[in-house]
Amino acid sequence: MNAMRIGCVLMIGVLLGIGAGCRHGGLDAQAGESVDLSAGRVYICRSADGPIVLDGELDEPAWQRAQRIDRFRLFRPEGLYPYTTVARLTWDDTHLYVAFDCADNDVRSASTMHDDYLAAGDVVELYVKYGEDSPQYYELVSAPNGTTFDARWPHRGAGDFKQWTPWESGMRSVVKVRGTADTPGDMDTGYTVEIAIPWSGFDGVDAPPAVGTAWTFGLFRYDHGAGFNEPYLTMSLSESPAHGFHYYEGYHPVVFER
Ligand SMILES: [Ca+2]
Ligand SMILES: [Ca+2]
Ligand SMILES: [Ca+2]
Repeated sequence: MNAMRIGCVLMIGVLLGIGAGCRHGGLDAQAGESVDLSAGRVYICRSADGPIVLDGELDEPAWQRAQRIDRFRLFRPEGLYPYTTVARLTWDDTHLYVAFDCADNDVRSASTMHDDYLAAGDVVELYVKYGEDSPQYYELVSAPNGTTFDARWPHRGAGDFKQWTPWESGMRSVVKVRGTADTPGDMDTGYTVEIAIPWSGFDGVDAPPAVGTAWTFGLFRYDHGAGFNEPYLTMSLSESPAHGFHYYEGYHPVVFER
């Protein structure tokens, strides 16, 4: 999609948000009215044209037509990150779907307990922010063993994450590992994550955002390895990586399309 078309899509979103209201209250209208091109690269989230089978295989046509998000940059430590990360987003009437394909030579998970601190092992992370009238945002995480973590942050810097993990999105994650998970000393090649999040898991939301409106997303990844002194932290954000994962002003606007 070229820049002109994105501009048109955003303009349509603005018009829909103001003129037609939205399908589920003020949150979407706010998001639709507030697309900020300065916040970073704009992505498109196209609707699925068939069912998504949550099996860790991205062979559904919807994933083929989903936009490829592969500009991940190293956040910490400094240096070159040698492994590719590709994310994709799609949606249907009931769910938002997120897929990650991660190259990784040592696949490891920190815990099998839901809402545990999973970033002590490999994880993929999706942060979601919508609605300008609230500082609230969401963190959704999957480890390569399929264990999930989800938290609703009332605002940035709200203290210990354990206060905010009792919130449940209803997310599910299925992962296919290429190699031998949690077995250091041999060579893995990576893993593929397929995540489904019900729209009803988000506050004030009971249906997909109106076509043409946008939410903002940050996509992240921790990569631990046997030979790493500290995990590699990578992010999709194009702006202000020094601010970290909770800097939602830098998240990508993602426009929902049919
Ligand atoms: Ca699948
Ligand atoms: Ca939770
Ligand atoms: Ca790893």
